[in-house]
Amino acid sequence: MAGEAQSDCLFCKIVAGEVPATIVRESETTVAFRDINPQAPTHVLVIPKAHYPDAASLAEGAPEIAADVLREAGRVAADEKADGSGYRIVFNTGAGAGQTVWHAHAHVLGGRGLNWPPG
Ligand code: DGP
Repeated sequence: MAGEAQSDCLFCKIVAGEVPATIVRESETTVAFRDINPQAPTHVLVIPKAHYPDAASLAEGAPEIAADVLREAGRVAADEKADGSGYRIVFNTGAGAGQTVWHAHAHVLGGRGLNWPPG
């Protein structure tokens, strides 16, 4: 069923505490933790605790939780003092766009200049 934890999902395991992560924020519906392979001084992933494979399916299935993810992303940027100079929220969606983990996640990137267009 939509939103249910998947036994083979890495990020569901982080939510369950079965895989360690450096958690920087948590809310009733979300967890934020540092990316294992940071691409910027601030690189935090914000995920819904419920399992949805990507951002669009999260927004379709649980729009209030999608809003929670965006709110928490902004709070991460503020906590990290990345909000003054600018930061980026990225949802890679699909393998061709670089998605490698099929549990919706927002990358929060900041703390350095960010070029546009992205690669
Ligand atoms: P994406 O490529 O958009 O699906 O992003 C997945 C991100 O997840 C990628 O930047 C690396 C990160 N990642 C993968 N495995 C782990 C892990 O075990 N722990 C943490 N903290 N991050 C991970």
